[in-house]
Amino acid sequence: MSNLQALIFDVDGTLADTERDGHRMAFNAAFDEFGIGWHWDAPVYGELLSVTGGKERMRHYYDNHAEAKNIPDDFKQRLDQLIPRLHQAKTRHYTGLLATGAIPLRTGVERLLREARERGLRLAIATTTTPENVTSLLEHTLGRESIDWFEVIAAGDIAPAKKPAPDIYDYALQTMQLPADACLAFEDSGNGIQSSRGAGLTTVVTINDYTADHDFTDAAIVLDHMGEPDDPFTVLAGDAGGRRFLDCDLLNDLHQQAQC
Ligand code: XBP
Ligand code: MG
Repeated sequence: MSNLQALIFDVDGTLADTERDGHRMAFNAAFDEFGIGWHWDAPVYGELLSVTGGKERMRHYYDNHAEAKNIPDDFKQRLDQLIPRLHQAKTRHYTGLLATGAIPLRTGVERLLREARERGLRLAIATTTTPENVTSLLEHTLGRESIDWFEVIAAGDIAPAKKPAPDIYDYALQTMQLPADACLAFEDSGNGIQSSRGAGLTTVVTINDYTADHDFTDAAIVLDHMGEPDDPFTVLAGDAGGRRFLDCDLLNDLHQQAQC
């Protein structure tokens, strides 16, 4: 029997498909609100996702994309002060979008969370996005009480360095006073698995449209989603032992295999 004690979840792309139709739309709404003239289409946003953190992403866009510099001079002169304000506006737009119920949890997520709780597994979150975005997503998908399901919501600027650095997962482990080998991480991206593996965590990956071609060599298993009894997952790498959806028995098997 494995000594699996806790599950640590990434948020964006893992708990919900939040990027293309959520965060991206919120960034564009903030750009329009400020009249900066930027607009991120889906392909450009997919490139920009290589940089984690919304503030860092906007800075990267200005520094690396020629069209980003077609902005009024006074915006350029005060960009460092402007980016945090743009990000606050973006977060307001994003949480407003979440409140409409427009972004559901991904397949199998609610079922697995509820089963894990019934089985006494401890739950945590380790994400690059802001705490506000996490609590808003939980409130508008599972209900406000679900925020308390997670012992720690390690999010955003709380860690010195964002993913792919391991800091946010290290912070979650330290807060829970657990060793990495007593836990499993759940991720969706190359930056995410670099972070979780950097913290020594066995990692389950569910890909999405933006991350299907990322390198998940180091994953315990790679799935298209967590599956449901009537909507089985596809195993893209690794061995699910013939199972059709991610449940606690499969998690225990994956955890035990990783300890060998
Ligand atoms: C994904 C990110 C975040 C979001 C945008 O986080 O990198 O930056 O794209 O959210 P994760 P913010 O996959 O670690 O959950 O604008 O709040 O950063
Ligand atoms: Mg993610």
